[in-house]
Parts: sequence; structure tokens; C-alpha cells
Amino acid sequence: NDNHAWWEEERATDGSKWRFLEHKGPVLAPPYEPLPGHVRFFYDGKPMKLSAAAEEVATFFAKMLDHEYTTKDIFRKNFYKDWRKEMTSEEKSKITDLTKCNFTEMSEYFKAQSEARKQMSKEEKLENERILQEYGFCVMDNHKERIGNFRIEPPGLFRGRGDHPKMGMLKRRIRPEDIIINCSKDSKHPKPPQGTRWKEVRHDNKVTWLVSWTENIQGSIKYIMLNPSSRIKGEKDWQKYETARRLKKCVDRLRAQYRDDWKSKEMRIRQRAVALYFIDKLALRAGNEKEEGETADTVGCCSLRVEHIKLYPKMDDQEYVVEFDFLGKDSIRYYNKMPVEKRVFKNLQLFLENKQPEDDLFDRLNTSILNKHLQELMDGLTAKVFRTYNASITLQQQLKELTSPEESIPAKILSYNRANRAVAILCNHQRAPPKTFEKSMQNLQTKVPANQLCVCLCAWMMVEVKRKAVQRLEEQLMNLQMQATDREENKQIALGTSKLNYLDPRISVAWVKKWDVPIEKIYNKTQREKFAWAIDMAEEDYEF
Ligand SMILES: *[C@@H]1O[C@H](CO)[C@@H](O)[C@H](O)[C@H]1NC(C)=O
Ligand SMILES: *[C@@H]1O[C@H](CO)[C@@H](O)[C@H](O)[C@H]1NC(C)=O
Ligand SMILES: *[C@@H]1O[C@H](CO)[C@@H](O)[C@H](O)[C@H]1NC(C)=O
Ligand SMILES: *[C@@H]1O[C@H](CO)[C@@H](O)[C@H](O)[C@H]1NC(C)=O
Ligand SMILES: CC(=O)N[C@H]1CO[C@H](CO)[C@@H](O)[C@@H]1O
Repeated sequence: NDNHAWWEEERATDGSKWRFLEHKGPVLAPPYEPLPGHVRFFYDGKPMKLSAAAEEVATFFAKMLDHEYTTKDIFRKNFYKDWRKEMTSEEKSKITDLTKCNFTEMSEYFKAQSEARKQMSKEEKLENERILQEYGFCVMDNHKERIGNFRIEPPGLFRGRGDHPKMGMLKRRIRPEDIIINCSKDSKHPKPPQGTRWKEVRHDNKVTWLVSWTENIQGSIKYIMLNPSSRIKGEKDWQKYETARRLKKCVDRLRAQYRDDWKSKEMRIRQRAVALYFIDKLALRAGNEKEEGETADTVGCCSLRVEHIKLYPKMDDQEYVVEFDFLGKDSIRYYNKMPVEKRVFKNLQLFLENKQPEDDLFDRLNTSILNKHLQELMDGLTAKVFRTYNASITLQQQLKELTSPEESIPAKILSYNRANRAVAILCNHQRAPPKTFEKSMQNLQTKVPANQLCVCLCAWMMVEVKRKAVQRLEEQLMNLQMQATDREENKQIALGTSKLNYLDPRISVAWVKKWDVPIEKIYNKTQREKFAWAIDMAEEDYEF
């Protein structure tokens, strides 16, 4: 598989059908564990050792002994009938009356066991978590999805509701040979337990269930499906980045068109085209995106006023420079000087003619007009898509440029944060330095010289003998220095917003995989949950 750039990946779905489905299959009920020798079954007052098959079914009855069910005639009759089918011929001839069966010891044993199980040990909890991680998720198209109920019900006695005529019948153990697997041909098929096989492996993409079998009591088909809550969540996020990828495919056409529109006879079209250029080149917001209750005088591209820009035909050694200075979303100041194309500059001069500082720069444009136009250019296109597109593409380019294969993990993390910072700067995600900044910096700085000293001392005292220890300290020192650099560079930049909203997580995931960087180093717990659809999706492999 070739590496590609982020925008070149094509793996879309039409929503109703999946193209790719991979899962680990069901968790089968654990095999029957015969009772320990001291737990006895009594028939007609005498202990009697049962064959494994008969004993297993007897335990189902014993487990329900305190329940009203076991006093009901239908239940007892159905149970007795099915139980006899599991007995050896010797057992059949000996056991002829259910009322002479004594399950008390077995019942007591299970009660004690279930008490013990309530205090689940740490190991059991870990094991449960491991099983959830292994079997509880599947990959459907580009999503990691939570599976609803991936455990197959253990065998037992059928209860049914009310006075169900089949109550007490043996609900059989589901074996691999009973199970149909649905998954895509090109996925890793789930493996049946050693020495067994599935009934069938199908590849039907019109259904969303993964596993099915027919239960023996009613003959109904049972399914393992996705957890219904899981899909929608990641879907929206994923859709957003797919839209950004679509923009990449048509952005050249869009750019050609707005450049053409700079020459339009109609003022409204020229204004629209210049605004679009700002949105594309400066990742400006469209405007009027105020938080509810926000009264501050903040603007976006469409609501820029004359007072917010200054035009310089020449500035230093650059021509046609525009200086922006305004309060954007959340009252964050946007300040930027950018050389623009001559035609844009001339247009801006035209828009400014005969206007007062508080007049609108684009008097023939508003956010709804612009958004409508964007929709016509590309389905789903908004100003935000330009930001998402530019942020993601910049992240990949920066990661490729900044990461060097031979640097240490901490150095790579620093590179990652630098790439993330480049994006945050692009999106104007500034912040005031945190109040605790100086203090935490000082703490870090005091650690550094202390460690430095230690490294020197160790090196001097233990020359060859403790080389490993010296190396470790040197590494620690380097890490601290990198943390300090990172924090200093991060002083006025908020990384969280772009990470959470504009950067396709598949880029970051592919990057950590490529360089073996622990994912926790770039995403905290909340972020890992949000991006679960992208994490563990091993198939996308970008160039870094
Ligand atoms: C059943 O067996 C237990 C001992 O395991 C005994 O205490 C109890 O009396 C027996 N019940 C009957 C009805 O025989
Ligand atoms: C992203 O934004 C930057 C800064 O405005 C701009 O220079 C660059 O051309 C944009 N990149 C893409 C691919 O649109
Ligand atoms: C935007 O302009 C159009 C056309 O001038 C107008 O009909 C519409 O009401 C305006 N929308 C807003 C939100 O100002
Ligand atoms: C994760 O980071 C975000 C900032 O991006 C922060 O708001 C959130 O509280 C953090 N969550 C945890 C669990 O640390
Ligand atoms: C597991 C399974 O069989 N699921 C689907 C796969 O294909 C069959 C046959 O078309 C469908 O009926 C199932 O819904």
C-alpha cells in the first residue's frame, strides 16, 4: 500500500450500506465446568454421580431452585423431559421420578459462588475490560463502532413470560457451528475457537448485524448488532472531514471562479469574490457567529467594517498590503498584515470609496448570501469547511516537515505540538498567557539545573559502571528541556480548539502509529473518546 496525502484517501459510504465491516465475532459462553467432588446430587436419599451432560442440565435447575418456576408443573414437566435426553441410558433407568431428586447441595454451592463473585477481583475486572476492548468494537467503514451485546447467552432453562407452555425447556448451548458471521470479504474474519468452525461466513452489506444464530426454543433468529447510540456520534464528525476532503478536490475550480468574479460588472459579485478570497486565504470566519448573549462588537468576514482594514500600496518591500485589525469570535483580536493580489487590492479601494469608518466594507454582502453561494459551489460547503480543510492539510504538511525519523519520542511530541501550533496560529486561536504560566515555568526551570548537576555528578563519579543510570538522567533532562520549550512556545496559543474542531483525527492517529508515539501523549481521555472512530482504524497511512 502506498502512502498518501490526507485528502487523497477515498473511502466513502452512501450511508445505508457498509463497504467494510470487521469484527472479532461473538464471545461464546464459557464451557461447562463440572462440579467439584464434594458437591453432590442425591437421588432417593443416596448420592449419585451424574455424567457431565446430565450434570450440566441439573445445575440449571439447581440454580433456579429457590424460584417459584421450579414448583410449576409445566416447568417441571418440560425440564424433566429435556433433562432425560441428556442422560446416559443407565441414568435414565435409575432416575425415574423428579420428586426423588435432591438438588440442595448444588443449589447451596451456586449461592455461595454468586456471593463470592459479587466481590469481583481486580484480575476479573481487568479481564472483563480486555474482553470489551477485544470483542466490544467493530470497524464499519471508517468508524470504530461499539457493539451492542457481543456475548452469547449461556445455556439454561427457558423461562418465558407468564405461563409459557415451553417454560423449563432446555435452552441449548450455542456452538460455533450454529453461528453465521456477517463481515466484509476483505476484512480479517473472526476466528472460531480451535477445532471448530462457523456455520457460515457471509458478506451481506445490506444488513448491519454481525452475528446471528437460531435459538432452539422458539426457532427465532437472534442477532448481534451495533450499539445504536454509537453510530450517529462519530458520523457527524467523520462527515465534516469528508466534506473538507471534497473541498480539496474542487478548490482549484472555486479559486479560478472567484478570481474571475473579481472582474465582474456587478458590485455584489465582486464583493462576494473578495470575501471568499479572504475566507480561503486567511481562514476567516464568515461572520455573525456570535455566542448567544454575546454583546461585544465582534465581526467576521462579511461584517467587516471600513475601520477594520488599512490599505498600503507599498509597505517595506511588499506591494498591496492589507492590514486587518478587528475583534473576532470570543472577542479575540485578529491582527494580520497580508500582501494580496493587485486585483483584490483595487477592488478593496473601490469598496472603500465614499464610506465612513463605521460603514460596512462589503455593503452588498451578508452571511446568508455568502453561505447560499457556498452551497451552490459545493454541497455542504461553508466558511468553516475552508478552515477545516486548511487546518488539516497544514497539519499533515507540518508533521511531514517537522518530524525527523531519528528524534526521540519526546522530541517527536514537541514536533507534533509545533505542527498543531502552526494550525492554531492559522486559525487565530490565541489566548492570554495562563495566570499560572510564570510559576509553572519557574518550577520546570528549577528542575532542569538540578538534573543537569546530577548528570554531571553521576558522570564524574561512576564513569563506566553506571552508564545506564547516567543515560537515564540525561534523557530525563532532555525531556524536561523539551517540556519547557513546548510550554514557552505555547504561551499564547490555545491548541485545544483546533485539535478538537479542525484537525482530522485520522492524521494524528496515522502519525502516532507511524512513529510509535503513545496516543495518550497527544489526546487526553475526553479526546480519545471523541475520536474513537478514528483511533484503531489502521488502514489510513499518510506520508509524514
Ligand atoms: C437433600 O440433601 C440435603 C443434604 O445435601 C439434606 O440436608 C436434605 O434433608 C435433603 N432433602 C430431602 C428432601 O431429602
Ligand atoms: C491555508 O492558509 C494559509 C494562511 O492563510 C495560506 O497561506 C495557505 O495558502 C492555505 N493553504 C491552503 C492549502 O489553502
Ligand atoms: C441579506 O441580504 C439579503 C439581500 O439583500 C436580504 O434579503 C437578507 O434579509 C439579508 N440577511 C440578513 C441576515 O441580513
Ligand atoms: C482534555 O483536554 C481538553 C482541552 O483540549 C480539556 O478541555 C479537557 O478538560 C481535558 N480532559 C481531560 C480528561 O483531561
Ligand atoms: C449474519 C448474517 O447472515 N447477516 C446478514 C447476512 O446475510 C444474510 C443473507 O442475505 C442476511 O439475511 C443477514 O441479514
